Amino acid sequence: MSNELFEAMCQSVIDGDPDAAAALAEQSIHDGVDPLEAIDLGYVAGLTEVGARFSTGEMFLPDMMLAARAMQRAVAVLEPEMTRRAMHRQVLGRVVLGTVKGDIHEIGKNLVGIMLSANGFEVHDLGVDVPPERFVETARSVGADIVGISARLTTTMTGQRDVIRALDAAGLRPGVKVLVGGAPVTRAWSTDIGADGYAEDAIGAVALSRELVGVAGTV
Ligand code: B12
Repeated sequence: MSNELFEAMCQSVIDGDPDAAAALAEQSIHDGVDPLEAIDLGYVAGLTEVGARFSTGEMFLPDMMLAARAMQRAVAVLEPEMTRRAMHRQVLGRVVLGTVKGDIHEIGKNLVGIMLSANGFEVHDLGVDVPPERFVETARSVGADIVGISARLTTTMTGQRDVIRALDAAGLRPGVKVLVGGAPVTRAWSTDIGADGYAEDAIGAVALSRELVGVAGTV
């Protein structure tokens, strides 16, 4: 049953159909499906396929935009359920989150933000195309424990190093820890640029953030 649902979710993203994507998300909540599974096995699978078809020239930028819109509508429906399932009252730490300058990909970063909020972190989301100085200003003004930097393009990954250098120059580290992520980012890259941690996905981001603020135990 879930497999059919996941396939339909995947297809709704490939078709760039936000109404279908949202309706399937509602159905999954009704059926008691784990929203994270719905995202990973359903919608992200669709985005991966769209990306592959974009690479081979079978799909174009407007198709990617529609696919992203469908994904975002589904996530908006699933978000309250994710929060409900992982409700925490105590604030574990403050996180400033954003996608680097020159990069407008936000879906992965938003998922990380949703998961961190749902797991007790206060998240200050700066959005996309964020210059290093905004990370610095906000980290200082909110008293951030962690700065999370997302990059989705191989050409924008260096923006993560720029943010780290700016935080260093402002004297905010090592008090503020830096977490990096995004599909082209690797652990080796994160070590190279002097980040405090790298996580492959939103669940990993929560586990690592807990570690960085010194909270024991798993998510
Ligand atoms: C949707 C999409 C778009 C949308 C974005 C809309 C939006 N609102 O976000 C639009 C249409 C705008 C777009 C534009 C472009 N895109 Co695009 N896009 C995609 C697509 C299809 C999906 C990306 C996505 O959201 N994935 C799903 C999320 C959930 O995964 P994720 O981002 O990896 O995030 C997870 C982890 O990485 C991690 N994570 C993410 N951030 C962080 C941060 C921290 C701190 C941590 C710890 C973890 C973490 O956790 C997340 C959840 O598990 C990918 C293809 C693909 N296969 O992924 C191409 C893709 C990323 N795009 C690509 C390209 C080339 C472009 C354009 C340059 C195209 C063009 N010619 O204009 C532009 C760039 C615009 C810009 N300046 O940024 C290439 C990138 C190639 C590369 N390696 O550099 C890809 C791979 C497509 C391809 N196969 O060629 N794109």
